[in-house]
Amino acid sequence: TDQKGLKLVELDEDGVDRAFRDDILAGLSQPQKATPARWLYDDAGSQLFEDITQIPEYYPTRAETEILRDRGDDFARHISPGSAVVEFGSGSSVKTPLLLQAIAPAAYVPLDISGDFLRASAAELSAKFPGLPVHPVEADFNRLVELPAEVRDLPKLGFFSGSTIGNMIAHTAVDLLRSMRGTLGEGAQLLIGMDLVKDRETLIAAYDDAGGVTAEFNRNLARRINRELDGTIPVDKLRHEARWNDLHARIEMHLVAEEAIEFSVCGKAFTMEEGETIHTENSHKFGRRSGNMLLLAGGWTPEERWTDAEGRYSVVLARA
Ligand code: AVJ
Repeated sequence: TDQKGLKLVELDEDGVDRAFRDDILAGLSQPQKATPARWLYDDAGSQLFEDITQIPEYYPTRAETEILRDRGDDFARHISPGSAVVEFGSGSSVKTPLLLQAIAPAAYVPLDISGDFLRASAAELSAKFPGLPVHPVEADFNRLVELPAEVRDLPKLGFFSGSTIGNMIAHTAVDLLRSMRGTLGEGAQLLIGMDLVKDRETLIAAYDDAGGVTAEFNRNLARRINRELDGTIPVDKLRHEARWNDLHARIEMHLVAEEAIEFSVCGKAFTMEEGETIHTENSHKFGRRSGNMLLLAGGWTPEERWTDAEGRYSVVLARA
């Protein structure tokens, strides 16, 4: 439910999530089949992503955690004292405490569209920081969000970790950054994780690990379609592929048909030729200039920037 108590997930008579069905049917009907990345994250997908953060090849989580752990003094120096930390997405049990510890905020406001994740992480945080007021808000942060009255007069620090901004193409990322600016207000600060462009081998390995965890994460989408949308996709004939798209500076995940296949979803027939793909996720990588440019386009002026010791990942502090 959203703030007004309205159901955010609309189910039809058969209990099918309409937004999921509409997105998948439209995405599979395009010349280049492509599906929005958000549908990768059902319960199984979210668990598989947690597993990904633990694999040796997937450096972003470790690199970002290193920055948050080592740069606490810098954060305390550059972030307004007594800020309300507004986290976009339910907090990670590792990263969020590192930030809160460093800056001793006046309040913590986690925003998430999923009430279950939100309540779980808010409870965990309250237990770790007994004196800290926690005000969870169940909302879609792609829109303007009305913050709780208790934090209205405090300085705001937005926190958007995990390089999730990299999942969006530029115009969507700019829309989101502008919404965040609207939600937090002029003069607010934003601490945002942005993964960096680096050699192809490192990038491909991070998204195509030897243990096959990322492949399972990707194929899980096809399984979910079969389960929830009455699909007949032959999952075992789809191979995971991570591609570097140099023009767009992004890693793309694809599901590649290993032979010509036919299947149906919600009674609608689809075919794939051998080698044809479903494009399931983008993960954009940034340079110093391209990262700054994106933030500026979204209404945020970069103030400080930190990278891990190996220079793989950046955390940027910007001001509205
Ligand atoms: C959660 C979107 C940040 O793009 O690195 C990891 C998702 N996909 N491996 C990323 C992901 C494949 C991840 N984000």
